[in-house]
Amino acid sequence: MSIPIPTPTVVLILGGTSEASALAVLMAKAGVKAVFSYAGRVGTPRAQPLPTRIGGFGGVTGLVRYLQDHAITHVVDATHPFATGMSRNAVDACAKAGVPLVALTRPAWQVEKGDQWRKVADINAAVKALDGPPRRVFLALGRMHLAAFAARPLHHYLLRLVDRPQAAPLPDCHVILARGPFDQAGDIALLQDHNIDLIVCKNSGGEGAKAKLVAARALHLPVLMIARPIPPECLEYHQPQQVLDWLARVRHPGTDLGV
Ligand code: 3Y8
Ligand code: NAP
Repeated sequence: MSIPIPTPTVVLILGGTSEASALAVLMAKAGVKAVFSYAGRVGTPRAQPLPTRIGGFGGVTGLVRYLQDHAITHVVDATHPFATGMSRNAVDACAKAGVPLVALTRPAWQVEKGDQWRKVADINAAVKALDGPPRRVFLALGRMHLAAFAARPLHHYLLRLVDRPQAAPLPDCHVILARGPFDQAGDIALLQDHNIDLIVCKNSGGEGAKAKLVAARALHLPVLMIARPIPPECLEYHQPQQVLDWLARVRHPGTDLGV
């Protein structure tokens, strides 16, 4: 039996992940007053069952102003583990505004039996690691970091993007448009159809992007796994229900409980 969430609770969810969407469904069902926030990275982000805002806040100052102008009582950082700028700003803005903050995250993927991972520290290390002979690479990083791989033009790159790019992002590449979550059968077919011999990806965790790893294991393909950046210090949960329980327990300092 979950504890009732007293009013006035107004939650800002920093979204853009499967976990954020799952939390939004729970919050809508529980009748919690909340607003869902996207950065505006893709043309048509998934619709949410909550009022939604799209676009940056304007750094820490802008986020502090948003929290105050919208009487936000709690913030949930449910952004992606590689969205370090947003997470950093959320920690700083919530500290300045005195608003309780929690992170809703998913654990990093771990190597399993049959995996052939080579772990690298970041995008630049992944580019360096591609210094060998021409390969057919599934560069499963999305759009934002493709430019770095122009330094390795000898490879053929398979790119899976959410939106169609204006121009070919790399000299020898094939673009497919898709947004996850993805499935194992589809990713096995993708890797086979394109004769992929190496996958490059981020250690994003979660289920939405994991299919390519299961496909790589099944096809005995190597994976260049980019480690996730160190997140800022913040209370962290992995389950949406834990966030609702936190909302019931933790009050905004300025909330008058009328007692
Ligand atoms: C705009 C909002 C949901 C959320 C779904 C998850 C799963 C499907 C898998 C591959 C890897 C990648 C990428 C990926 C996945 C989920 C999740 C996830 C990876 C949407 C979305 C937004 C974005 C932004 C986008 C990035 C890109 C990254 C594609 C919505 C669909 C590669 C990350 O074109 C661009 O500029 C794309 C930018 C940031 C990373 C990059 O560097 O390019 N996500 N993805 C969010 C905003 O505007 O605030 O429409 O749902 C969300 C999802 N993408 O609710 O079901 O939770 O991880 N997203 C990665 O993990 O490596 C694809 O192809 O195997
Ligand atoms: P980032 O580099 O950490 O953030 C850069 C700036 O984008 C932030 O400072 C903020 O602008 C704005 N921003 C980011 N997330 C936002 C949100 N949810 N609502 C409002 N503004 C936001 O972020 P990113 O890596 O570009 O990720 C952008 C979005 O894509 C996030 O929603 C993230 O969850 C989602 N996503 C990212 C990845 C990835 O691989 N990075 C993967 C899947 C989904 P201001 O400074 O102006 O406030």
